[in-house]
Parts: sequence; structure tokens; C-alpha cells
Amino acid sequence: MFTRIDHVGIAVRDLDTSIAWYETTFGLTVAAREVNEEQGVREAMLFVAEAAPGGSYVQLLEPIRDDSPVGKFLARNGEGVHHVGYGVDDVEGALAAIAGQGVRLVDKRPRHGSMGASIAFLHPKDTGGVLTELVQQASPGAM
Ligand code: MC0
Repeated sequence: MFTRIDHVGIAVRDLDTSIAWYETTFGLTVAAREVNEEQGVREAMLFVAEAAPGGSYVQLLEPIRDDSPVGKFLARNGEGVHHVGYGVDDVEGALAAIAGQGVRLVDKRPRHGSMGASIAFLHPKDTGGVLTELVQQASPGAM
């Protein structure tokens, strides 16, 4: 069902400071930046590796509201790994299959994600404490 690790999402307090650190320390480069009002984040995808299809990324997430998922996570845990995003070819099919296993879905239908992807989250209480995201990347030319 999963095709690769699409990205690891990391909660940060200051996006620009964290981007600079990843660029300087690890030599990563920013592939895309976006404000996602619905998710309450200002975020950047930093390209890590080429993979077929898609690639893999580190996603840096700064909350734009204290009561957003990342804002609450930061207040509780400080900066650190927030979620793992797995690539899937068919996010709706994957959601149905996973729900059929009794896993609670945060999103019953896909939402808009970074770089035009269709995304959906699974509840961390049913996934071993790891907030898990399904990512169906935008088809080429769709962005
Ligand atoms: C919360 N919990 C987590 C967690 N966030 N556990 C592991 N990893 C996380 N990231 C745990 C809390 O510690 C708490 O446990 C319980 O879940 C309830 O948390 P809460 O924050 O008090 O309660 P809710 O229900 O308001 O929120 C939890 C929920 C939410 C997972 C539903 O965070 C959510 O909807 N997340 C999905 C959306 C999201 O994270 N968006 C930001 C990334 P205890 O034991 O204290 O009960 S957006 C993104 O990444 C997009 C842009 C993209 O990839 O393209």
C-alpha cells in the first residue's frame, strides 16, 4: 500500500531559522513553501532524495495559530518530529483499507496538502503514538 516515505514532518517555532539550519548543516534545499490556512501551518518542504516516483522530503512546520495541531504539539512537546507521511498511489483506497482494519481516521476524505498533494491523517492513538499521514502526490502537470 505504501510506496515510500514521502516526508517526515517536524514541528518548529521559527520556519526561517529552521530552514537556515537545515540548509547550512545538512545542505538541504527548499523545494516549496506554503501557508496552509486549513491546517494552521506555514511550512516548507526540503528535498532530501530522489526516488521514483516523487522524491522524499523533510517538512518543517511552524504554527500560525496556538490552537492548531502543530501549535498544541509544540506547547506540549517542544520542537521535534510531529508526523510521518507515507506515499500512496490512491489515498481514498488506502483510507478505506486502513479504516477496515479498525484504525480511526482523522480525515475521512482527503484534504489539500503540500505541493498539491491529496493528504489524510490517521489518529496517533490508533497508530502506536505516531501521527501518520497518507500522501498522494499531485500528478505531473496538475500544480
Ligand atoms: C497529538 N497527539 C499526538 C500528536 N498530536 N501524538 C503523536 N503525535 C502527534 N503529532 C496526542 C496528544 O499527545 C494527546 O494525547 C492526543 O493525541 C490528543 O491531542 P490533542 O492535540 O489534545 O487533541 P486533538 O484531538 O485536538 O488533536 C489531535 C489530532 C490533531 C491528532 C486529531 O492533532 C490533528 O487533527 N492532526 C492532523 C492534522 C495536523 O497535524 N496538521 C498539521 C500538519 P494524550 O495522551 O494527552 O491524550 S499539516 C501537514 O503536514 C500538511 C501541510 C502536509 O503534509 O501537506
